[in-house]
This record gives sequence, structure tokens and C-alpha cells, in this order.
Amino acid sequence: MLPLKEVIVLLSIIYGITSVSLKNEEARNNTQRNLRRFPPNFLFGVATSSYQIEGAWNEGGKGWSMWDHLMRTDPDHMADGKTGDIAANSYHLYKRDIEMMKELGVKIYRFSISWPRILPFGRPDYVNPEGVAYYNNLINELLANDITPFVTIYHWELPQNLNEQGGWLTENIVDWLGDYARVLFQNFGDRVKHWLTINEPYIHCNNGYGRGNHPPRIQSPGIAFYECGRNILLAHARAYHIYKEEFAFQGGQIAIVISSDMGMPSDDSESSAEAVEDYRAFYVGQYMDPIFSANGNYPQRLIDRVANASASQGLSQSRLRPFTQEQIDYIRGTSDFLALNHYTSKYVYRNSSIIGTFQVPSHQDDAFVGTYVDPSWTQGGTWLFTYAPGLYKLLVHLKERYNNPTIYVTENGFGDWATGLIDENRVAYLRGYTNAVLDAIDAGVDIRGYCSWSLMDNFEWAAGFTLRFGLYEVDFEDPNRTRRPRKAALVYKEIIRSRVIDPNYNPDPYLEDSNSSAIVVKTSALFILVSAIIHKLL
Ligand code: PNW
Repeated sequence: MLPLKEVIVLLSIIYGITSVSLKNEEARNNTQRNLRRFPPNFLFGVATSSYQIEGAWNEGGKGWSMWDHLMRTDPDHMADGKTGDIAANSYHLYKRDIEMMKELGVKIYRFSISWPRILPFGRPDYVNPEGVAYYNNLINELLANDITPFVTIYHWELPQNLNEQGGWLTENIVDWLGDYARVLFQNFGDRVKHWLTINEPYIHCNNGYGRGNHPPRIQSPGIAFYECGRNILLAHARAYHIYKEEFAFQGGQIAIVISSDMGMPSDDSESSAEAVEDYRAFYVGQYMDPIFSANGNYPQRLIDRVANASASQGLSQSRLRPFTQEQIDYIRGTSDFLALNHYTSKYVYRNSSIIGTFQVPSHQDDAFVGTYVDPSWTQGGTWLFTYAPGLYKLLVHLKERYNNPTIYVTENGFGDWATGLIDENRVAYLRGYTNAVLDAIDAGVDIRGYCSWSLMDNFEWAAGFTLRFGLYEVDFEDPNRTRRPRKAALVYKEIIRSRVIDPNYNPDPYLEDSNSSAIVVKTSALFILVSAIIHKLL
């Protein structure tokens, strides 16, 4: 039996600890009471994509994507010589992923389906039952945990044999993508009500067919780049029409995912204003106007600039192949909302200093604008600079230019080379950009949700595992691919719980990470120490 005085000591210690933590909680709630709130129906989420997290590249009957092919034939171009063969191993660890989403309290999980996992040869004459089973399990587990799936149909995993038949450079892909999308609607549409057709046409076409740093590694920024974008718009529209014509009874929504940096004039000169308009026409309008503008089709200034440049290069036709009126009508209005990916901003200008700086022909030369970033913006990876007001400005701009579309931010996040759980730059980024969303809500933007990129560290394409975007850190050296919450995960969790952004909340991921066992150890050590002292004194 414990002596009475020690019981008293124990009780007072417990009392002390709980009252301190209750006081902290109360103080936090008091400060938070006066902060701006996210509306009750605003949805927070996290995003990933299949090749970047799943691994299991040759398991479960999966076919090869053009990434698998590149990894087998030319892995050397990767930043760190690594492949996505195992990645974060989510094919096997998806239940842990969902546990993390529960910890965060998110209501949306945006993930993508691997085309060759469902259709190993790309076409629906053979549907892989193990692939279907994997996504059924994932979707069912999400729904059982009250998390809404937002499913990307195509996040850059083109089946290799379709790549060999021309990939995004042939109009056949309109049939290929449409038929694949139909298989997804048939198998998952009873439970999935938010479909995202294609991720980031600009980034995909520029990396795969312009710069050539992603498969199929074609370097044709003035020709193939435009063909890719054109076929993506047609294929997206096909998937949309299939859904509306054959699966309307499922009652879901379907949208395209557009990436956009915020381009801002570098000064108030006429030339900067013109340059910004061209920048937006080339990098956003090329994909948005055909779908979201009142009349459809490419922006006129895009059409004119590429036509003029092509003519001056001695070509008989524009490198930007025009749409027929039928195609314009087929594409226009084919997105139930705008799924927006946004990371960074740029100042845009045009003066004689940029003459001769671009490859000819290229879309950079066609657009003919220069860009720079403010040196005070915190840099993440090579292209990412933190400027949170840019998201606010972009949302307001899109509202005005495209007649107030419903918007979900489907990707936003901070990536850099740092490892470890203390990620102050990511925390500052998260607070700044979610605050920009609050500003946009106040300005009347119809924004319904926000997904952080990414739930966890993953295979960052050509940067391999060197660039980390995770709210959770993944140990890629560990066969178990152990995941641990970073500080930003805990800050996000508190934003989601309280629905305010509390600048003073300062959690310690190393304490939280040890599952409170550290606290138990510390408390019992303290207890033994104090009771020993009291024992001596009394
Ligand atoms: C997105 N840029 O790509 C992709 O959708 C994700 O798969 C990727 O992991 C994430 O952003 C982080 O990179 C982008 O250069 C790639 O501006 C590059 C840029 C933007 C988005």
C-alpha cells in the first residue's frame, strides 16, 4: 500500500499538470475566439499522386507506365538516382496513410489512380482485378473514416505502350483517356463523387514535351508542347461528356486541375501590363479559356502571337493548331468547378534585355516575357518562392476573369531539401497561404476547400526524394517507410480543429511524436523525485 502522504503528492502533481494544460487550452481558445474563422462547411484536405507514393511498381498485376519505363532504361537522369519503385510504399501502407488523415482531421483526400494498375496495357479489353481491389479498399476505408475522396484520373502515369503509340501527341489519346475514365466511373463512381480528369496540363506538357525533363523526354517547346496541350483539352472534354452522358445518375462532379503561378506586373508601365496579359494567356489562359471562358477557345492574344511568330519563322501554319468550331463547343463549359494548384508567384516584364534569351521556336519565345521573384521571398526548392498574397490575388483574378467559378485549391504547399520535424518555413507558408484563402473568402471568392500538398514526403519526379513536400516526414532509408508528423502537420491539425490560424500555437513535434510516452516518463520521473524529497523532509 502507498503511504498517505505519497498519495497526496501524486494527486497534487496530477492536479497541477492537468490544470496547467487546461489553462493553456483555455488561454488558446480565448485568443482564438477573436481570430477570423473558416466557414463551417469549408473543407480541408491533403493531396498525393499514385506514382509519387504507391510503389509496388510491378506488383498486383500492374503494367508499366512511361515512368516505370524511364526508370528501367534511364534512371541516371534522376536527381538522386532513385526511382518510384517503392516510393512511400502506400500500396501496402494505405491504412497508415488514412490514420494520418484522421490525426490531421482532414475531410478530403485527393489521390490519383494509376492507369496501368487498372489497365496494364492501357486499353479496357483487360481490367486488372487486383488494381480495382486496391482502390476499392482505399476508397472504402476513406469513406468509413468520413473522408471524401477527390480522385484524379490522370496524374502523369501514361501506360508505356500508349506512350509508344504516340502518347499525348496523337488525337487517339482522346479515345484512350475516355475509355479509361469510363472504367473508373463504372467501378468506383457509386462511391466517388468528385472526379478530377487531368493534372496540370501546362506542367505535364512543358516537362514531357517542352523541356523534356519528364517522360517521354521530348524537347519540342514550340511544337509538341502545343500539340500536347490541345490533346489534353480534347481528352478532358471527352471524359467530362462520358460522365455527363453515361453516369449522370451517379450524381457527382467532374473538373480539370489547372496549375497557376500568380503573374504580377513589375511596374505600372504599359509594357509590363501587356507582358502580364501575355504571361497569363500562355501559362493559364491556354488551358482555362477553352473551358471556363464565355465563348471558349484559346485566348485571342495566344492565337495571334503564335501565328505571327510561326509566320515570321517561315511556317505556312501556326504551331498552335486551331480548334474547329465543333471542338470549341465540345470543350467549352466542361468543368463543374475549378481545381486549382498554386505554389508561387512572379513579377513579369518585357524589355529589350530579353531579346535573344529564348530558344526558337518555343512557347517562351512566343510569349516573350521576362520574370523574376522578389529576393525577400523565402525560397523552397528551385522554383518555389513564398509569397502568400499571390494566392489571394490569383483567386480574386480568377473570380473576375472567369465569372466567379467554384474553386477548390487541390494543391498548395512548401517543398525544400530540409529533413527533420521542425519545418518553420513550411509552417509560415501554411499559415500565410491559408490566411490568403480567408482573405479570398472575405472578397467573395467561391472557394470551398483547400488541400495541402502533400500528406507526406514522396517521389518528387525529376528531383527524386531530395525535395520534400510532406506534412509527414517519410524515412526512405527505413524498409517500413516510417512516417512522422512535422510541426506543420500539428499546426495544420490545429487550424482544422479550431478553424482559425493561431500565430502563437507552437507545438513540439518531437514530444507529440513519441505518443505521449515521453510525457508519461517525465511525469513519473517527476513523481518519484518529488516523493523522495517529501519522504526525506517529513
Ligand atoms: C505539381 N512549377 O507539379 C504536381 O502536381 C505534383 O505532382 C508535384 O509533386 C507538386 O506540384 C510539387 O512539385 C508542379 O515549376 C511542378 O511551378 C512544378 C511546378 C508547379 C507544380
